[in-house]
Amino acid sequence: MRRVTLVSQALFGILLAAGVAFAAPPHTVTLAVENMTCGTCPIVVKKALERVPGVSATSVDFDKKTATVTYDPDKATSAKLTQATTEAGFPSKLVAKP
Ligand SMILES: [Cu+2]
Repeated sequence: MRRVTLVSQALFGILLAAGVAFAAPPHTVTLAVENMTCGTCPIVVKKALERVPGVSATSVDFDKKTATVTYDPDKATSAKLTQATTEAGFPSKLVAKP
């Protein structure tokens, strides 16, 4: 019993250290997206971005032709985001970091 407790405390400590000490805060970037011509395009762009590992939130603005993406900088980069939309047929580039 005592041993189980020690092991679980050690695991908890590791998880805590990993979560608190090593996780970088999420980044949010805005991409200018080309080729969005109809109401379905933003859905395709959103799906493409959500498929990138590390992406936690995506909103696509059809009128402004932008996508705002929140991601874990340990897992994704803005280059991976623009690559993902480009491969889906919608070339994009980084415009702003709000
Ligand atoms: Cu479309």
